[in-house]
Amino acid sequence: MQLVIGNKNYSSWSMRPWVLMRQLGLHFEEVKLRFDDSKRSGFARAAAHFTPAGLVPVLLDDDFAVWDSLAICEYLNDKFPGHGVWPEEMRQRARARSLAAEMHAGFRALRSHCPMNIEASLPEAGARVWAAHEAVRNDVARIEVMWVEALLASGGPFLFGEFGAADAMYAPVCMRMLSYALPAPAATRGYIERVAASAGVAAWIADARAEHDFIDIAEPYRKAP
Ligand SMILES: N[C@@H](CCC(=O)N[C@@H](CS)C(=O)NCC(=O)O)C(=O)O
Repeated sequence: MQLVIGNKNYSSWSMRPWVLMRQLGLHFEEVKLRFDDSKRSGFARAAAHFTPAGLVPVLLDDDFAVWDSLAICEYLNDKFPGHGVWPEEMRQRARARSLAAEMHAGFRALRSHCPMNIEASLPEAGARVWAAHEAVRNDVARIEVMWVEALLASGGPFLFGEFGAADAMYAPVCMRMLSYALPAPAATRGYIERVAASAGVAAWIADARAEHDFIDIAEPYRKAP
């Protein structure tokens, strides 16, 4: 299998299946397409080669393409049953899918005001966003309620026990909470730290920090790295 991704520092949707596959030990070759600054770009042409959607991530299984992070999770679940993509128990599985789908479809305020930027430290920008945007505060509050409920029900250390697709879907939120130093109660701070320290996420973070590839349009809060 090959996983086509974008820049690790910025590409939150690419991060999700990558950290899941890495964490679960599902072997794949990484194909990285560099983001660039124009829609009529090398990235757009390269991405369109893999899927007409023109976006990353794309999973290639031989020459069969699966695009969209959530569809990739489902494909991995079908191809590797019993590997822990979703919880085994039916209702837990439905709950994990509900959390993942809510992430996939929502939290637009947090996503747009705090774009993922792993190598950056942006506490001042985070404080400004937090003060100015009730919608961001509401997004974070809703996410924290879901996390705490899932962690209490499962006993942790991850949302449904072991690291799975639900954690992978929220891993970029954990990155944003850290980069922008958004306020988090102790119960969720521990979860964020566990996600950041998990093998798959830690490997992604290390690669993201090593990229040093400054993409102007992905940098609303910094002029230079
Ligand atoms: N719903 C898609 C979203 C994919 C997406 O928006 N990917 C971004 C990178 S994180 C992308 O390819 N952006 C390039 C562009 O907009 O030209 C998924 O879940 O995979």
